Order: sequence, then C-alpha cells, then structure tokens
Amino acid sequence: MSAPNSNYDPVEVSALDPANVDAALADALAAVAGATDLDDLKTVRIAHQGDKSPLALANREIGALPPTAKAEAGKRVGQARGKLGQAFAARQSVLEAERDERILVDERVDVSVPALRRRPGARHPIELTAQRLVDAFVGMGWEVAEGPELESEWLNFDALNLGPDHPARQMQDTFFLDPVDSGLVLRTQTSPVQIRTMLEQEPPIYIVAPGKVYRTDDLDATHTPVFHQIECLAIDKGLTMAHLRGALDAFVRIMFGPDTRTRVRANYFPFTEPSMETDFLCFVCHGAETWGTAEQCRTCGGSGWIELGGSGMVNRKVLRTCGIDPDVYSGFAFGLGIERALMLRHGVQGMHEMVEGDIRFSQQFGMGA
Ligand code: FA5
Repeated sequence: MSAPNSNYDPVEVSALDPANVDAALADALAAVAGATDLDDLKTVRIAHQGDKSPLALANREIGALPPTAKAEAGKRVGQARGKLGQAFAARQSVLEAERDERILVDERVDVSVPALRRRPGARHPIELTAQRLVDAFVGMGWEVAEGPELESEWLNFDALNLGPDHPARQMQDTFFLDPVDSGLVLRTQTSPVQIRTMLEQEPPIYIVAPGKVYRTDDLDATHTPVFHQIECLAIDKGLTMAHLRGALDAFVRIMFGPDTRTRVRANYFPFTEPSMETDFLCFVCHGAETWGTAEQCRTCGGSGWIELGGSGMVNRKVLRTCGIDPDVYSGFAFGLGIERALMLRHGVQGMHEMVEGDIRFSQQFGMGA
C-alpha cells in the first residue's frame, strides 16, 4: 500500500479545481432557482446535494489530500456547499409559501353559497301516538309487553277461544303463511300478547302492548292491510267492569284530553265476556245529535259518539287455557286501532295519508325539521 502523496496539489484533482467547484455550485444554484415546486426541488436536491453530486464527490476527494492542502480545498468546497444549503433553504421557504397560498385559493370555501339542506327524517305520528299512550300506562305502573308479528295460529286464535270451526274466526281476514299447515299467520290483532303474557307471568298482571298487525283488508279511507293496535290487559283479584271503565276513561283522557267522556255498548269478542265496544264523546260536536241535519258532524257522522275499540272482561275459558284460576282471578282487556284514533283525533281525512310515508304529513303534527 502506498503512502499519501505529500506533493498533491488540489488543483491537480479535477473535482477540487476551483473552476470546477465554482461551476458545480453555479449549476446547482441555477437548478435550485429553476425549481418550480417542492417536488422539483426534491429532485434538484438529490442531484446537487446527494451522495453522487459533484460537490459531494469533491468533498470526498479532500480526505486523500496531504494535510497542507486539505485546509484550502476544504474551505473551498465547504463554502460552496454552505452557499448551496442556504439557497435550498431559501427556495424551500419560497415554494412552501407558494404552495400554502395555492391551497388557500384551490380549497377556498365560499361560506356565502347556500348550503344543500338535507332534511332529517321525522318520527311518524302513529309511532309517537303509540309512545304517548304507552308512557301514560307505564306512568301508572303498567308494564310494556311485546309479541312477534309472525304468530302461531294457536296464540292468535285458538287460545283466544277462536277454535278452527268458530264462526268468529272469519271476523278477521288473515294472511296465512306457506305452507298453510305451518300453523303460522301474520298476527291479525295484538291480543295474542295477552296469552303470551298470561302463560309466562303469574298475576297480578298489568300490561300494555302496542304493535303492528295485518289483515287482508283493502286500503280505503278507514282500512289498511297493515295497521297498529294497542292492547291492554289487567289480571288481578277482584277486578270488575268498573275497573275496566276507569282504565278506559284514563286512557281516553290522556289520548283525547281531560274532558273526553266515554260510553260502552254491548258487543261480541270470543275472548272477552261480557264484551263491549267503547265509544267516546265526539271531540268536535261534543255529543250534539246532528245526524240528518244540515250541520251533521263530519267527524262522528252525527251520532255524537266515536268508536274507539273493543274491550271486555277476560273470558273464563281464556284464563283457564293460560293456567289462571278464574274463581280466584278476573281481568279485563281492551284493544284499539291507533290509526283510527289518530284519524279521529286530528281530523285526518283517510288512511292513505298515513301510509304514504310523506314527511310533510308528519310535519303537520310538528314532527320533523
Ligand atoms: C280486535 O282486534 C280485538 N283484538 C280488540 C279487543 C282487544 C277486544 C281486547 C276485546 C279485548 P277489532 O277487530 O274490532 O278488534 O279491531 C280493533 C280496532 O282495530 C278497530 O276498532 C279499529 O280501530 C282497528 N282496525 C280494525 N281493522 C282495521 C284496518 N284494516 N285498518 C285500520 N284499523 C283497523
């Protein structure tokens, strides 16, 4: 191995030649000045400051010089690299400022442009009405009960004293499920929730059960094939028709206001005995008998009373089916259609409006945006 060359003159090493160093610096400074954006500057940096750049190569040559030559060559190359570093830093801040300026322009948000308003949905008045009724009963200590919409025929009919040959089974037009012997139906009423509850719980029982029900009715002003009912059931010792009247009155007052009056008339439901139909005093004409007159009330048809729903004392047969001794316990139940109640309460002209799902319908009741 040979010793370092003590006569070495940096001018003889072409990379360290002052003219070449100056030229390399001039090239680099020109490239820095010509960089138009930060990506460009990055490429220039690799070419003129990277390991293979002329100034980096010159710098490497210094190590091989004799000590006497190192200082001068080192100063020359060092100064060139320093100037280049400063040029890079200065160009970088200029290009960064330009980029920030451009972003501010490109991504400018015009706050004066009217916003595209996405209107939120609204809860349907039927749902809110059901909720209001449920809340009222929960406030009196009753519990909420639920059942499936796909129900067994036995619970929807048989257990409610509507055997297969019972003529009243035809009262409710039913959607049966394929195959017909599956024994499943879309429930036609919320009354099977009564049976489910009585089979599962010991009395005393006080439940309220809102839910969706299905019948093969055509859509018209007062019918829809999918509608909602709310069912109430109370089983306890010593319950009588008076308790049923009291519960119904409370129910009606909450729903239709404190001055609403009810009346009951005889009716027939296989699962209640005796059974009643409950009417409430028309909230528009307040019971005026306007039938056949020029002022006939459109809401109640002039009778002065509006049909609310079915009710009655729970049939002893139904109690026995559910394992409850009818000599110890008695109970009452009632069920009404929520659409009808809403229609009558708010003067809604027909069922169509309720099922169309137009948010403007809900907005009439102050619901939604
Ligand atoms: C029943 O469904 C009984 N389960 C109610 C009952 C419960 C009686 C507990 C006794 C004890 P009904 O078939 O009458 O009864 O229906 C009750 C209410 O549902 C009706 O008063 C009416 O308000 C509503 N309703 C019935 N059919 C429709 C329909 N197609 N569209 C909208 N509402 C309906």
